[in-house]
Amino acid sequence: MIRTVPTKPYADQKPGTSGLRKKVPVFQQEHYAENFIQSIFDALDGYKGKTLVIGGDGRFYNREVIQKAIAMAAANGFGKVMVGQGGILSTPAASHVIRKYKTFGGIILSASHNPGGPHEDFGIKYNAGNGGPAPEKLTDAIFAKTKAISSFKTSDIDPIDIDTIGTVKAAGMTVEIIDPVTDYAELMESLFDFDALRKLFKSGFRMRFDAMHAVTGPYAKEILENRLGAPNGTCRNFKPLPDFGGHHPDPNLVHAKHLYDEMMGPDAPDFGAASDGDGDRNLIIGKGIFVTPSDSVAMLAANARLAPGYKDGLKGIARSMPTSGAADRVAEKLGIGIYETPTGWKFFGNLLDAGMATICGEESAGTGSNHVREKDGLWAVLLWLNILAARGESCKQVVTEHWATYGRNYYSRHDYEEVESERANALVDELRAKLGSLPGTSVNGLKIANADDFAYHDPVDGSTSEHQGIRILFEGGSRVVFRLSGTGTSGATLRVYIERYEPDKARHDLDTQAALADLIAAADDIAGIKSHTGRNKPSVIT
Ligand code: VG1
Ligand code: CO
Repeated sequence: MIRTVPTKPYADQKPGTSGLRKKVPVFQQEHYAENFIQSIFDALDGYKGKTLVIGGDGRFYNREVIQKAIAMAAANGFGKVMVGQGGILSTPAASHVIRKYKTFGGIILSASHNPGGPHEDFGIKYNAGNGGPAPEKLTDAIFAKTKAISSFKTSDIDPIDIDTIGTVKAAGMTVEIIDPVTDYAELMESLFDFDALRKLFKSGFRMRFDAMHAVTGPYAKEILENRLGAPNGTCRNFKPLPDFGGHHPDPNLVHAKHLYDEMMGPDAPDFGAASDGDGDRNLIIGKGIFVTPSDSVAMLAANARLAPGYKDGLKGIARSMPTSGAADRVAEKLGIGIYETPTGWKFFGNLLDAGMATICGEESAGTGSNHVREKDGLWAVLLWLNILAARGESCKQVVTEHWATYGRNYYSRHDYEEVESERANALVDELRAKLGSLPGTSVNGLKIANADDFAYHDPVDGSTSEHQGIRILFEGGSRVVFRLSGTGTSGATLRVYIERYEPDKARHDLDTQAALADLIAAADDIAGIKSHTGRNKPSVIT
């Protein structure tokens, strides 16, 4: 039943910020998915007889690759696989299943917020036994294996019925099809005050959750409507579709504009939220107020003690470097550690495992805690709800009070998508070359205090990760950060992150883009964004 199949390496299987992402037709090339899966196994040690979790976000090609992964896991000697029913497991739910059942690791099939469909994106990532994304050391080892692979192992088994919960045997391996929602819902129930949330909804609190036809639909339906009694209709677009209904499952102000418009409208519900393709991101919009993800991390951390799961306080906060400094002020006030990591959740794992951080967050709408080792969209939504219930205040009140206490970090990210790679690389190379000469000079009336290429020294394992984003730091604490995306699948995406701290309460209700206008202009002066990219405005502003 077990076969060794000769294959040839593909040169382009380098995992990015979060796994390997390519267009579906790339993944459909002969042995492309098999090569990558075998390379994952080849980079691991000691999994014989152990359990592997397999699931995905339900996008186009998910079911096919799940069958391949099962057949290959059996041939490679895993003792058991646990597969989400219908091939579904959100990223945080997969992380939880790995941890709860102490499995060896897991394979998650997702390209997250990228669009899905026959000509759109697909992805594969590996999570280790702690439930977190493979650290850089492992993704480097996987990449090395993909370049040298000459064969893979698979087994000739009939396709597994992944839609029926239960246990079967395949080529000597146990295949357990599990309910993807139950374990996760129980975990949420253990962290948050579900009684208080039930009361909140009973009192007439209105909420809108948009699952964007991605993986969180079944989770949100079960938790918000079934367990917490939110009215039917609270969850929208809750049926996972292979093409996400033709939209980008990216919960930002462009792709979830309908939600934003509703929340700013005259009959807005009290609270609005959305999640992304694989359920690890969150968009939070209160009635009449959008909560910038960087602010959300800070506000959740500042109020976390109000939820039962965090009643003893936090050990520390970690944020990715481009994320605003709002969380730093909270950590300072709480007297706990603050850690600044490169972009991507894989860098938080060590801090969480070592008990140095409890809450982590990224400006890209990712927030999470030590309950799993991934960012977690619904977790953030439930923590927000728990805080609102405990404080008896609106989202807008919580936000404005936070600013009054800590000051406001005006923050925006400008993305230039699908720029020709050579042009984007030229911009970065030029910028890097002049970093040393920038400090002390002024641009657009702003004096540059420092400029560097961010390097991270992991305090737990001592590893170093270089070239993680170019920072231009101005006198007074404002800054602009430039980096290229590691999740795109065509051309290059330039991300420009802009931040200004405003302590003055009288200046907390400015329009964000207006409050950052001089920094935005300075960013263009310094990096030549318009001339390099040939664009006169960003594709997405968040
Ligand atoms: C983006 C975000 C980053 C996030 C990553 C994965 O990466 O900026 O913060 O961790 O996506 O998120 P990049 O390299 O494109 O900037 V998910 O929800 O797409 O897995
Ligand atoms: Co995601």
